[in-house]
Amino acid sequence: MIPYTYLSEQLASDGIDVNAVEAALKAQRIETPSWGYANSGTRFKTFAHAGAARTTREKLDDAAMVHKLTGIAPSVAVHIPWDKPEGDDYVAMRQYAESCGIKIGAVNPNVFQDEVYRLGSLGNPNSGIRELALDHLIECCDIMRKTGSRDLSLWFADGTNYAGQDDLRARKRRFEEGLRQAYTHLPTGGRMLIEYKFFEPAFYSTDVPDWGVAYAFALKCGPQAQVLVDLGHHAPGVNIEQIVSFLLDEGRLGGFHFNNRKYADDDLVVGSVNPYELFLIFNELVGAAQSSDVLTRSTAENLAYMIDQSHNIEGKLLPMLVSVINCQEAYAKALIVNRAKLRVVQQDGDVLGAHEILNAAYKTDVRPLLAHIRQEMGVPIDPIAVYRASGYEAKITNERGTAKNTGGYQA
Ligand code: PSV
Ligand code: MN
Repeated sequence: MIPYTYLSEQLASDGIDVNAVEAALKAQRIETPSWGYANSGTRFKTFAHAGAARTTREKLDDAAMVHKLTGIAPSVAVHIPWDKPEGDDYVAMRQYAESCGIKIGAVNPNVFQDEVYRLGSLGNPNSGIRELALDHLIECCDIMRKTGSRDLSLWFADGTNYAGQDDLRARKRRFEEGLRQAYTHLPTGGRMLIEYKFFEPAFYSTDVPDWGVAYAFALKCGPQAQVLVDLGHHAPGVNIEQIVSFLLDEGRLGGFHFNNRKYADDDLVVGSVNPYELFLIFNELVGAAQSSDVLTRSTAENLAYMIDQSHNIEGKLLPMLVSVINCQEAYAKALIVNRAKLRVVQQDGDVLGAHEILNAAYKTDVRPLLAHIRQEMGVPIDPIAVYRASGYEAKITNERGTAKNTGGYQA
C-alpha cells in the first residue's frame, strides 16, 4: 500500500480537496438490517449459523458491534412482525438500541407472510384483505413514532402467477388507493419509500415491477413518497446508475437496499461481484450531492443507505462488515473523481478521456485514506482483522448456541 501522505499529496496536486473528501467519508452512514443477523436460507435449506442472533435484542447487539468497528453503521432497519417486541413495547426497543449506541432506522412492514396474503396485500381482489394490509402499514407508521424512525420502507410480494388470474388495471388502482391511504398516516417528517422488484414470488406479473411504476405511485402519493432502489431487483444488463441519476434529478430517490444482484435478491455481499457498478452508483450520488440544483442536492443529502442482505453460508457479522466497508471504498473512490476535469473532457466530446478520468479514480487504492479517517474517528484501521481477533464470534456462539429459528423467511 502507498503511504497516506503520498496519496493525499497526489490527490491534492490533481485538484482534489482532500479535507472535504475525508469529512464526507466520516459523515457517511450505512444502515444494516436486523434480519441480516439471524439465520436465513433459500427455499431449499437454511444452514443455521452458530451464534446467529435469536432475538431482536441480539440483532441489535450485533449491529452495535458492526457500528463499533466501522463508525459508520449507527442504525438498524427493523422488519415487523419479525422484530415485534413483547407487549409491543417499541419504546423499550428504541431504548435498548440507544443503550447499545445505535438507533432504530427504517420500519419495514411485512404484508407477505401471512396466509391471507396468498393473492396479495394492497393488490388483493378481496377488499377485507386489502384493509388488513393497510392496517398493518398504519400500525408501522405508529411504530415509527415510537422508534423515532424517519422511513417507512415498503416492499410488496404482490402480483399474479398466471395470465388472466386478475385484472392488471384493477390491481394498479387498488395499489394506488392503498399507498395513498398509507401515506396520510406517515408521522410528521416521515417518508414512504417504495421498493420495486421485477419478479418473485409472483412470476407472471408483479404489482410494483420497476422504478417507473414505483416513481408513478410516489408522484400520486405526494412529496414524501420516494423510490427505493434495491440493487438485486433488476434484470441483468440494466443500468442501475442511470435509474439512480434520473430519480435524483427528479427528487424522488429515497434510498437503497445494497446487495449483489447475482442472487436476484438480497443475499450476497454488495460489491462482491461487480465493485465497478457500485462505484458508478456512488459516482452518481456524489455528483448529485455536489449539484447546483437545490432539489437534486437535497435529495442526495437525505438518502437512506441501507443494506438488505441475509447471508446464508458465510456467517453473519463478517459479511455485514465487508458490505459496509465495500460501500465505504466505493464512496471514497467516487469522491476522488476529478469532476472539474471530467466536465471539460465531456464537453470536448473526448469519450475515452472521460472514461479514463472515472477509471483513474476507480483504480486508486483508497485504503490508506480509509485507514487515516478510521484512525481519526477512533475505530480500528482494519475492522475485519480486529473483528476476527476480537473473540466476539466465540462469545456469541457460546452464549447463543445454534438457533433453530430464522430472522424472517422460513425456508
Ligand atoms: C424483498 O425481496 C426484499 O428485498 C424487501 O426489501 C424485503 O423487505 C426484504 O427483501 C426482506 O429480506
Ligand atoms: Mn430489499
